[in-house]
Amino acid sequence: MKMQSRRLAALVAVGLTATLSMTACGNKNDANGASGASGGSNTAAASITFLPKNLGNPYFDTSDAGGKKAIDELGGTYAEVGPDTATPDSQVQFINTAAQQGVDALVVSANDPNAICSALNDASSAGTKIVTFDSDTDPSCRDLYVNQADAAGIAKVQVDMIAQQIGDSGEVAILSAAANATNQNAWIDLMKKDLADNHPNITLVDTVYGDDDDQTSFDKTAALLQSHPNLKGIISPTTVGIAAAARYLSTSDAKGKVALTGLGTPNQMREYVKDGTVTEFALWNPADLGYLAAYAADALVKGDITGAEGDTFSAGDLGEYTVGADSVVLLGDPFKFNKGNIDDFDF
Ligand code: RAM
Repeated sequence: MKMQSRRLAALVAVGLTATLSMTACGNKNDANGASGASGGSNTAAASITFLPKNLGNPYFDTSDAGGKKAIDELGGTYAEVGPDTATPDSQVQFINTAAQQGVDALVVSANDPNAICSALNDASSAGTKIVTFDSDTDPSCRDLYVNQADAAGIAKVQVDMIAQQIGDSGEVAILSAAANATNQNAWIDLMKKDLADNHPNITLVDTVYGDDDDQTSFDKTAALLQSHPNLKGIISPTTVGIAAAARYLSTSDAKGKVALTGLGTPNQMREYVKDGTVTEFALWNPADLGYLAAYAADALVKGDITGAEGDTFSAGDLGEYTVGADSVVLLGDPFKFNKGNIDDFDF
């Protein structure tokens, strides 16, 4: 079944802009006076390399497969490279290599907003277009950011779910990805604000980091339960974290007593929804995100867009997209998965 977000994406993309908090600096277009475009459409097939936070993460397997599908449709050359661990500067060597190889565009999910900036700027000077997706860098280090969903909306859906699952009262904790991850940190800031403003009886007692590593996330879950005996819920805004936490809870005394929600993939979470460990969680379609990022990268390479606000481009099956403020393209809304619909999805 085609995920509903595909349709939502097309509707929401037009005219909306992302609200990620990092708007202080200009993007490459501001810095270059919007001179990035070649001035006319260049039809040569583009080589586009995907660089996820880490390899071996099913979320990025799915997103990057979406990118490959788009690049195949465009007749370009797809590659995926990346580190095993989601640490701040582990992506630098891959950026340098891609630049040396002269790839036309890099599509990157950043482990840190600044640690990879100088490598990206070097690659850009060497002629590579830089697209961030999923997790942004500082806007000055890329041509375009393809954002999966509005950051405030991603924060709100998680707070709403945990509030509903714990009766809007009690202690909760966050199990995040890497401590510097741009995307998770933006969502966490907004979740804290939402909790403080709208849920006075919920107390956030801890935020811990599983580094998007399965075992670390599993161990951090055990430690959270031990240090907070009154914990009523865990929010894990990372597909790696929520799956590891669900696995831990599913065989522990806390199963069914400590609620768990956040952002997960249906295939990783299915058994935990069915066995009652998890009631509901959310995500967007990562394949659509990669697909959109690849089309955006191709449009930059061909000079059809520069990343300036108001630029429009066609993203294959997903339809027409418009670049918003700060060179951000927005995919759509998050989607909630539960027992009633989880079998409709396969990613
Ligand atoms: C993990 C990664 C990724 C994030 C998802 C929700 O796979 O941290 O960046 O977007 O979770």
